[in-house]
Amino acid sequence: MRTQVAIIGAGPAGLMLGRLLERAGIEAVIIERRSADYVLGRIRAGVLEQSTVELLARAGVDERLKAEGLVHDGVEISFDGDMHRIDFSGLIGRHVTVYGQTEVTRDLMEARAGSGALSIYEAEDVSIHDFDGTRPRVRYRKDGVTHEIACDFIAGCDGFHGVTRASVPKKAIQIFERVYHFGWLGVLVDKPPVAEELIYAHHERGFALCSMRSPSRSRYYVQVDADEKVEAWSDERFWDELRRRLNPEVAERLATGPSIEKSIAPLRSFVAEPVRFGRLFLAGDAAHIVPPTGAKGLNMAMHDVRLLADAFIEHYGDKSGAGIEGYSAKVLARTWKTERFSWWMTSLLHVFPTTGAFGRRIQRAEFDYLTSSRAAATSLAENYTGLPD
Ligand code: FAS
Ligand code: PHB
Repeated sequence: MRTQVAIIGAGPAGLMLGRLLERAGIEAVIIERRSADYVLGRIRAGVLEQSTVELLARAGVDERLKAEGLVHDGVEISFDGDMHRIDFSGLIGRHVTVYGQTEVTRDLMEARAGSGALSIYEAEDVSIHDFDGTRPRVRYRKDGVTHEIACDFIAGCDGFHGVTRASVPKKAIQIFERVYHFGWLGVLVDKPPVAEELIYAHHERGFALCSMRSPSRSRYYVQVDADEKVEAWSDERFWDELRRRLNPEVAERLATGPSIEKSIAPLRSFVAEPVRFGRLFLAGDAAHIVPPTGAKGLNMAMHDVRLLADAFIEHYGDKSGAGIEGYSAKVLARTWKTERFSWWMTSLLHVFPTTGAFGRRIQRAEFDYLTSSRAAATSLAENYTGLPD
């Protein structure tokens, strides 16, 4: 089989790249190791930057988003029960949209299925070859038969644990990483959200987040130790712990019920440099990871694949290589600014083993500065709603 672009991974990055290329008349095959249902079953991000919403519109998959997305003009920050609203709209005239990653993935999957573009799910032993030459290839096994795809380019959209970054020779790549000794225990519940906007809460017992998926479905998180097991957390224990970390009036309003999903996500800051290796391009979680505190992971992935799609369109169109040559530097410039913001939000809101009494006073001072300075609030607003390109 031959194609122009072989995309490894059918998460939001791979599916969005495939969609943008298809609409530009560029042929791409997506190779995914899991089933479509498995990919849809992963509960992850919830907040879209305006630029991501615009990209979904460009891809022609924003019908449901327009109907069901919740536009938020601000967010609440809570510190030991004191609450302060960051007014995105009033400060910088921008907003975010709450629409689950699962729904973004579903919309992209359905659009691709409708177009007839080829996606190979449950592909086993995917491997990539000769991407440092001019004739890269992808190999995989399906139903016991080994297949090979010849292509012009390979897009590594296979996430943090994928095969593409792992296939780059160690001497050709530099890794930057910070592992946090805690994770997020997340719960999905079919109950109305406790507030109209998200609440990010710092408490001496740990971080908590009140989010949502719709007016009738909520998403909550509490910080837990990195070695915690989800089996140790009954719904009752989760709700009690969440209430203890929230402002008392908010805790009083909390509508609880049986969890329909419960999982622990590890937190990590990670960047690979560069993100291009000959004819292999990394995008999304394959290239970088941020702690979910800044709601950036999915949005970063969308930014990367927009750049990559435009680079391929330029290559196949007017035969210019400028986008391809500039891809890695552009992705990394934005990535590091977003890594900084996600690390800063995580440092402000979480309790670290090394925080100590001095550290907690510094965190409180950061919160007090945020609530008393328009400049500080504006900085959070412009980072959270998405930095300009
Ligand atoms: P993805 O990981 O979504 O997709 C990669 C795809 O590649 C997967 O479908 C995988 O099965 C496939 N794949 C892997 N190896 C392969 C191989 N060898 N061959 C073929 N296919 C392969 N971000 C937020 O903004 N907010 C959150 O709350 C949040 N929570 C998260 C929780 C968890 C547990 C994780 C892991 C991430 C979370 N993120 C969150 C970040 C997340 O939303 C990512 O940024 C987003 O999924 C990035 O999309 P992709 O780059 O497409 O990677
Ligand atoms: C979510 O709704 O899952 C969510 C929202 C904001 C974040 C992280 C996760 O920062």
